[in-house]
Amino acid sequence: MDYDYLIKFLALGDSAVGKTSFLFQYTDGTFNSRFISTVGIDFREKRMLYQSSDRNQRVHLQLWDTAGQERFRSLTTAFYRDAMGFILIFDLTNEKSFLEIQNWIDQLQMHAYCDCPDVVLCGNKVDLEDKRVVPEWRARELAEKNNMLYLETSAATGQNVAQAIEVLLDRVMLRMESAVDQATLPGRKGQPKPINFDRNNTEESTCCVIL
Ligand code: G3D
Ligand code: MG
Repeated sequence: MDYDYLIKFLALGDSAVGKTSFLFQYTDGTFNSRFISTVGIDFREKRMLYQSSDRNQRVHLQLWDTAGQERFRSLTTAFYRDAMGFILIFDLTNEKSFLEIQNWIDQLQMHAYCDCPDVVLCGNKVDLEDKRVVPEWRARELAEKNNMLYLETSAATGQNVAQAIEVLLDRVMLRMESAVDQATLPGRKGQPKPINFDRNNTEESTCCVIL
């Protein structure tokens, strides 16, 4: 294993809000809807160096997509279980996709590894400003109420796409490092090792770190 951290993020939100396009834009820097719809894979990967307080960490980022399952409202518990951070997306030109965000939050709280996971809320398709129906203040209000970060993004132009992933990664890394610090307190055996964050190794983590 040539990385320090394996980090899994999950993209959630109603069908057609732009989840697949968003992940594609982030990993490949492209936007091509015809290509996207025929790929049929459910995660994308990216490697990066993450600069933490004292050194560079090699991060292997896995970005999970719903592969169209959200259409049938059939996402199972297993789908949420291993994700350490969530990219919750709605379409700024589609009111219903915004109203559904509360349902997605309820699902997250029920199924995620803890009841206050790290989430970035993205109002997507900001390039279609003339078709916008959700004002920024409404989305910000919802985000603040639920302790989520908020960014307006465009999977088409790339606006704020990388920033959304980066702010989420910052939050998750802070939580991870605090977990590793605890695991390596004097008297505990073992060295820090690459962490695949799942239900089986959350015992020593601090759930719900206040940021
Ligand atoms: P999903 O994975 O959430 O279901 P998709 O959504 O990524 O498949 O995107 C749904 C449609 O929205 C696609 O158009 C896609 O091109 C478009 N789209 C996604 N993000 C943006 C964006 O930021 N701006 C604009 N203008 N369009 C976007 P089609 O026509 O293929 O259905
Ligand atoms: Mg999709």
